[in-house]
Amino acid sequence: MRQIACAFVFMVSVLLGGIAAAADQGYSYTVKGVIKALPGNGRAVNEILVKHEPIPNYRDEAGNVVGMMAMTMPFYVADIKTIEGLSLGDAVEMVVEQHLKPNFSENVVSIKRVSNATK
Ligand SMILES: [Cu+2]
Repeated sequence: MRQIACAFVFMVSVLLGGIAAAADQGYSYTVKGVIKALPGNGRAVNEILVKHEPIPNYRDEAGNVVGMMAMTMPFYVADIKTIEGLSLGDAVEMVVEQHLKPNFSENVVSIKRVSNATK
């Protein structure tokens, strides 16, 4: 009986460890901006430079809502096919998915051209 209890405790801790190591549900942000650079010229194949509008609900690595001001910064797309056909100066709307665990990550999971973003 003692051995069974020990095995059970071990199994539960393995399961909990597995859950803790898995990606969290994360957050997603809809971000508007303008494409300032595309992959190439020293950028990674999935890296774009975007002048983006403020992201008021943006969270930091601790999960606190801190917001992000408007700025020009690199973004990484999850699938490079999603940026095929985009050009410099295109106004876009992106969905950025953010995970805090097990490692902090941010990826553009969708991007589309729009006509009314600020240039
Ligand atoms: Cu930014």
